[in-house]
Amino acid sequence: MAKFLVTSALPYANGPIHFGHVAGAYLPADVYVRYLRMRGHQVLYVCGTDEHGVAITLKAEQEGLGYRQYVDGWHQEIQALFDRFQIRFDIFSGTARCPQHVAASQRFFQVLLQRGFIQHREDDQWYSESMERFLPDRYLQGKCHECGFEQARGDECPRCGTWIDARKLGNPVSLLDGSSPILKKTRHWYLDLPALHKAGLDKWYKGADESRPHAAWKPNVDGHVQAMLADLRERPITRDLPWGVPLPEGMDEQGEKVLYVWFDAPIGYLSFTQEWAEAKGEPEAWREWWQDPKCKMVHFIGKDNIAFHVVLFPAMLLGQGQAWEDRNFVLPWAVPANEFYNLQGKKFSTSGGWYLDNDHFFQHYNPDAARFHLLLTAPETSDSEFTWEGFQTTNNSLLADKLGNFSQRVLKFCGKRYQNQVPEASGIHDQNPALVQADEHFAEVGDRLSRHEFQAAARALMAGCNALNQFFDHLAPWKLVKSEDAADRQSCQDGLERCLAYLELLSRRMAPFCPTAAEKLRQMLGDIADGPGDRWGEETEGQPPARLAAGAELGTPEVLFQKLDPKVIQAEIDKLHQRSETSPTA
Ligand code: B3M
Ligand code: ZN
Repeated sequence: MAKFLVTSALPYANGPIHFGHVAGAYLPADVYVRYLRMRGHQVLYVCGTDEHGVAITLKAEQEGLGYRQYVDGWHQEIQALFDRFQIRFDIFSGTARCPQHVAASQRFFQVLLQRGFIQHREDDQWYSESMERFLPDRYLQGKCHECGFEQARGDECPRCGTWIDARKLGNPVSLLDGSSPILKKTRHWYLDLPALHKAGLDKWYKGADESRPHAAWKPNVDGHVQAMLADLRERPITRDLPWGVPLPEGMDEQGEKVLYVWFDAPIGYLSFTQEWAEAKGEPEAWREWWQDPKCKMVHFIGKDNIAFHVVLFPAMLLGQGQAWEDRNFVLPWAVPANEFYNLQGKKFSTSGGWYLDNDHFFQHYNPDAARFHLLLTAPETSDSEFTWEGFQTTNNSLLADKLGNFSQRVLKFCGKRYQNQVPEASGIHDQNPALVQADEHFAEVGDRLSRHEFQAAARALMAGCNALNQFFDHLAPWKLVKSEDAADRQSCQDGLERCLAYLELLSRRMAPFCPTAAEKLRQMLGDIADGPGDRWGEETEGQPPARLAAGAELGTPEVLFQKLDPKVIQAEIDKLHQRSETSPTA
């Protein structure tokens, strides 16, 4: 049994979460967590909203709302979408609402300062003469010095993911009034990343550190990080903003500066864990996750967050040394970063009307089908997209036809022919090639999930269902059952017993992907699914399920996945186009 601390990127509390985010950083994490728990591992899954920084202040100001009021609204809205997707965190907090967050962030800062990893100095910063104020990161737009994208932000490039040094932004303009800023001197605090690199980040990244013994990074992560490590610099970690975590007491006489949002946000993973520990009445319990070298920390993120999770945050953790009660922090064990997920060939865009209406979606479609489809098309190695046609195919041809239909056929048959009980079996089909294949596919599901290969895991689950359907079709029980020959009738009983046993296995293998349908299937299976459905059964992975007790009572078959009418799907596509044509930024 191992211990896993799993996090998903903290969504900015400045807009709706869309399916693209869900497919990238939340759903895979939730599936992973469910899987690990079924295998008996100890898991803590932490998330919350990112509520500081210019991404927030800029939009709250545009809407004329107080910062706190503004983030509160989005915090709730975002949480509601996660609920609908059945994404279940152990804690979902927020950087402006977590009572432990300010103290934790300030302590990080202070320790780094004391240990010589933060320097205080005067430097140039963009300043708006028209507004008489400094313009931190996202208040600016200009050309990315890496890829040439013209609408790069002052902190990161949305196209290539580069962590931008705002002073190197080409032709910057202020997003507040469109004016061109000038460079002016100001004092800020800088995190000495080159020093932290030498102090252990390098060793950890290369996998030579015991906290991360496997050196393999996903290629998309490695490519990005190598480039960054080759040109590592000091980075300003303070900002001139009225909203955020203030600098520690006495450090900022004018009281104008706050910590950079990318400094405080990842500390949220820790402060939320502290909040979770406090809530269960064991305030020190966070240490069991953050300071136990055996705990594996896994960050699920989108590709634009790679630099922050593979360079900045590990550097900050490492730079704490043993200042927190003589114990080191764990460093990330894996960072399964995903690429982008689009919608029908274009980027999701709320203002451009190119999105799925979440309320509408969940009123009309099955959340489990959405989960499964998003996993099957997850942007693991390259950008991918949601299409309505694809969703229909997943729902109709895979979930309804392969999975749902198989369970219906088997259960109905047993209901009609065997008094809704498990028939007596003698092992005739134990070596059947289709069943041996099913064993392999179902074993692959767990193997892929352990490696964060969700698409392949979902495909393996479907391949297992295919094999079961083949077995059933080939068996043709509707003929055997009527045969004059007793051997045929025995073969029929044996075949159905196997189908039922595999359905029980399937209900557990599908559970991380489709938790509601899995539960429903277990109810349909009656007595044979009486035991805990929350066990993976890794000890028998790859082996055929054990023989069922004859005579066990089955439940009532139900439809697991309703088919979608192609006309309904076409109407959704039409609606999407109409909305985008009439929206303000179309
Ligand atoms: N809020 C960026 C984003 O939503 C940021 C993630 C923080 S994770 C510590 O893309
Ligand atoms: Zn760029």
